[in-house]
Amino acid sequence: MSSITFDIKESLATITFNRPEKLNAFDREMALEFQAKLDFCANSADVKVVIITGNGKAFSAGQDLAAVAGSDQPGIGRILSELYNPIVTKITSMPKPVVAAVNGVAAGAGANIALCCDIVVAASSAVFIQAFSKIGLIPDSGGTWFLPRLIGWQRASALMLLGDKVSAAEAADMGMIFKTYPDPEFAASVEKIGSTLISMPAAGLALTKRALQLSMNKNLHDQLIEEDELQQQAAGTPAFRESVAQFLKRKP
Ligand code: LHQ
Repeated sequence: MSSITFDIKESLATITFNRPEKLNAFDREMALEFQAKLDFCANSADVKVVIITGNGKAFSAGQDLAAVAGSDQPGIGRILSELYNPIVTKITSMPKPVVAAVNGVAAGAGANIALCCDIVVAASSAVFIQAFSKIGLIPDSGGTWFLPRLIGWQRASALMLLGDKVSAAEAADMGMIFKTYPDPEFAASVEKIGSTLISMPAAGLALTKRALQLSMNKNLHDQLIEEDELQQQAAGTPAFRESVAQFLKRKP
């Protein structure tokens, strides 16, 4: 059985972590398969939007600790450069919206992979855990970059040092994620987000993602210049001209 399942419906691709008995913890094979699916989504004209979720009661418990037990240090170091860092780069550089649909517990690298996505929603029973400090590691997979920017340095620092469990409701309240939905409504709510995104001009969404990412490292002056450049690209697309023409044709 594959540790990742993949499905495309009407240009909405769903990548599902599929090691439910291990709470969808990543071994090397699963991480490489995930990378391959992300590459496919980035390059395929059949995919406009990507949803990442987990099978069973977890989103992902992060690194499969059984797979690294007893490994030597250089081997463990390579896990980031070969597995998790490329995953985060592939998600953030993909010129398409990537939605993390956090269906259950998201711990360690599992939590931080969710947090690097463009929209993060969670089922009300989901929890987020920066589990690293408990096993003597530092937060990785971009966590030390994203979490302080999402919720502020102090809360990020405390969550990363204490390793507290954060409920989906708390995560939404503190701005770590966009929204939480009651478990029975979760699948339908995620589908609605996907279909809304699919219905919008794709180039504009890609350029919006790019603009937001650039803003993370720029001052206002430089960001205004980036917006000018990206808006010119957006305004040059047929989708913009057609959408404006349609809007102006509306009957009062
Ligand atoms: C697992 C795991 C798991 C294996 C649950 N591995 N089996 C980067 C670079 C280098 C090295 C290491 O890592 C990294 C990145 C990282 O992600 S580090 C952080 C790794 N993750 C963790 O430390 C989380 C470990 N898991 C937990 O703390 C708990 O399992 C959570 C809080 C996620 C869920 O707790 P419960 O709901 O009580 O479930 P459980 O603990 O009973 O787990 C169910 C099964 O899943 C169990 O197997 P079993 O055969 O006993 O039923 C666990 O052993 C297995 N599992 N996480 N990461």
